[in-house]
Amino acid sequence: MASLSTHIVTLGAENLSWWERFWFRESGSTFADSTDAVYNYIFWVSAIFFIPIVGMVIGFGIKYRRSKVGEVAEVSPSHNTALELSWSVTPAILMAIMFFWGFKAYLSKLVAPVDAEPIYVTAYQWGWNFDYADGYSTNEFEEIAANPESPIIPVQVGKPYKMIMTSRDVIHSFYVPAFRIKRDIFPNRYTVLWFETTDRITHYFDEDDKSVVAIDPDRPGYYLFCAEYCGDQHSQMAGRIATLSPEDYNKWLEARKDTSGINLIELGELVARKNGCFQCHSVDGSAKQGPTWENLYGSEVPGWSPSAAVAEGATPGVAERGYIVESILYPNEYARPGFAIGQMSSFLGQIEGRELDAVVFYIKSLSGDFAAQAEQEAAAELEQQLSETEGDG
Ligand SMILES: [Cu+2]
Repeated sequence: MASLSTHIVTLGAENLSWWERFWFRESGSTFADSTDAVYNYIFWVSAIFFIPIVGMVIGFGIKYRRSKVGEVAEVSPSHNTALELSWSVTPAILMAIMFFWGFKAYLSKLVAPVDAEPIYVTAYQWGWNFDYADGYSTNEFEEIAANPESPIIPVQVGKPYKMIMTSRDVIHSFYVPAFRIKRDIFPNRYTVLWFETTDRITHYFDEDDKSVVAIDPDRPGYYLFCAEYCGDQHSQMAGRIATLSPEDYNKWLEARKDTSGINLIELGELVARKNGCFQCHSVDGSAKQGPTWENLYGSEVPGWSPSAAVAEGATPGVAERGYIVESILYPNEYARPGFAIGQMSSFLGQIEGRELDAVVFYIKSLSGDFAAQAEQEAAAELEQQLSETEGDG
């Protein structure tokens, strides 16, 4: 498991030619070229007509100006069918082309293919969360939201992705210039946007480091920006979309699921965040819907006795491993005084094995009396794990 910093690239690293900075960025998605074509058509039609129209306005303005007071105006022709038809019909055709061509290109962006892989995007002040369909989430990046550094969002080349987006607070906007896509993100509403990248592979998966690495450090993936001014750190809501080959993408997905090398306490916090535990449990003693985890471990739980599922080695009336495991897996067996029963849903089958241990260790580390012990035990567990893997190799 790589540390967080290996997934972060600073935004300044991109090396573009002056033309790409001035005009369009490279085409990063399958509909970038059609978007550019429509844009170029509208641009050149406007540019070409601008010159004769403005030229004639100025020219006639000079030619037909009134130069003397009392001068009588020349009589002008009242009607010219050929001229009037040509200046009505020609622009009408040119604009109809604009409309139908643009509408077609717009529709192709609007409707995602049925096999598009969903990624759930949550924008917030000031950062992004990306939740992949298989459960992997970039929630870990929350801590770095305030940094001028950005998360990497790996995608597979040649595969359509559908971003299902919402906001936790104000209006944001998902904008990837190289893909020619932008869509606003609202609180209490979902907006959808899709893309498929071109064949260019920007990143590979480094198996030793277990991280996604840019092939060309000067072109590390595609910029993602927030394009809706959303507060004072708006400019830091950035990210990079990294394209991987199908093989590397699968390796990356697998590696993300493997949490074996993470210290139990650290892992516990990640598991808790991923499962939304902090919505109801604080870690600093403050009041929320559920009991705080601060100094929970080792505290008294009056009237609690272990249910059959976790009876082994649990001490009645004391919040230790047995009590915590029971509360996670069978939350309706018991509620502490002052808390209602039935408030929490079970995590049976969702948090298990080492990840379940990890949550226990994390909660233990939040108790003043047990923190040092938890740290020692977690370090020992990691060391043992490492020596076992070395033994295997
Ligand atoms: Cu924003």
